[in-house]
Amino acid sequence: MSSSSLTVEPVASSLQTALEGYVGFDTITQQIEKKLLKRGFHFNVMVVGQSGLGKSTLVNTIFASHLIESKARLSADEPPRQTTEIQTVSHLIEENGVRLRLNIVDTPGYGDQVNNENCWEPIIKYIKDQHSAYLRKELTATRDRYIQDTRVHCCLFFIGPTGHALKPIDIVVLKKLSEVVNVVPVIAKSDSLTIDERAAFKQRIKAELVFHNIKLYPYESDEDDEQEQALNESIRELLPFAIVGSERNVVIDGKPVRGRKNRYGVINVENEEHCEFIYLRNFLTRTHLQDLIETTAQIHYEAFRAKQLLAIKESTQPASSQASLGATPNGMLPNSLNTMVSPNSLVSNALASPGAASSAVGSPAQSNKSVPAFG
Ligand SMILES: Nc1nc2c(ncn2[C@@H]2O[C@H](COP(=O)(O)OP(=O)(O)O)[C@@H](O)[C@H]2O)c(=O)[nH]1
Ligand SMILES: [Mg+2]
Repeated sequence: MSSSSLTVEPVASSLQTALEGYVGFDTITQQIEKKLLKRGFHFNVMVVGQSGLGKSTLVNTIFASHLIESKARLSADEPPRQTTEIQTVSHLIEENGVRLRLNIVDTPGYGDQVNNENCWEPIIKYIKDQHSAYLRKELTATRDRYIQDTRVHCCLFFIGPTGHALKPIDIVVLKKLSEVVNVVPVIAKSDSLTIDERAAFKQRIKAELVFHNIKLYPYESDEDDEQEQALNESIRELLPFAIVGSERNVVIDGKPVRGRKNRYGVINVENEEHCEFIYLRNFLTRTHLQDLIETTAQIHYEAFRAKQLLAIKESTQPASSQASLGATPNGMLPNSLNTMVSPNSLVSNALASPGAASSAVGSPAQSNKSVPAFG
């Protein structure tokens, strides 16, 4: 064989060929849709904020059903909770044949103490535990075709309508949360502020977020097209959403609407002149539901995963070969993991203490979205 016959001609990759008849692969979108519809969707949303700020009410208002109970203290002789509890409820809701498994993670007791030091710890731990459980399922030899997703896709953070500034605890918790989950801040019970007070409060919160370098969802991404970028920009402008929630209907112009009636008039929750509830609902359910789920997997989980795998890798390397760690091509599983992380205890140890992984990992591998700094 002559050497010339070995030369490989480069394959032209950008030819576009017109079909002479109908082949039918355009149905792939319907095929995917059918499969996805059969499986259904999971959305895990967490609410964080002091008792009585209207967390339960808002969730019930967004999904137009009674999904969670109010857990706030209703009388003075009920003892306040000593720690932040984590409580989850799961509902299957359906709209036009689309089934959504909605898991709501409530955090009663958060911020209710006189000394609120570390009251966020159970919340951060819960979020990391879900990542850890997912990673563990991914790493088992016979992994499920479809792993149940309990990772928190969205954290609604309730800011009290003080009209002043963020509380120091809010800043600390927002910072910590934004490193591990998509945080969406809302000004709770915004009906207690005048329009001017609301606007000024919003601007002050925005300035504080910038000052403390707290980066919130939606993150900037060069994968987004112009339209998506414009939409995300308008959302960033709106944050935090000034909302009002209500589980009751009031009658306006002969029609029942979700609203609140007080001595001075009626607030229609769905009227954008009254509050920004409708923007929040559209954002959560109609425009960003899928992206919240995807960003959780591609940014927050990915960062967690990379950190954990590196920690495992480092702990399985003999001291002498630690120096050559950098030589492993990025993205490849370390040898210790290819052999299916044989010392099971090692994996569980590393995964059991998500905070223990000390090695800092840069930006996540699979996405070029710009992300908050992961500590
Ligand atoms: N004025 C006003 N009251 C609200 C609003 N949302 C909820 N509430 C009321 O605040 C109280 C506590 O609400 P709840 O949802 O149980 O608060 P949670 O403890 O944060 O879950 C209830 O009496 C609600 O009716 C709101 O947007 N505006
Ligand atoms: Mg509640």
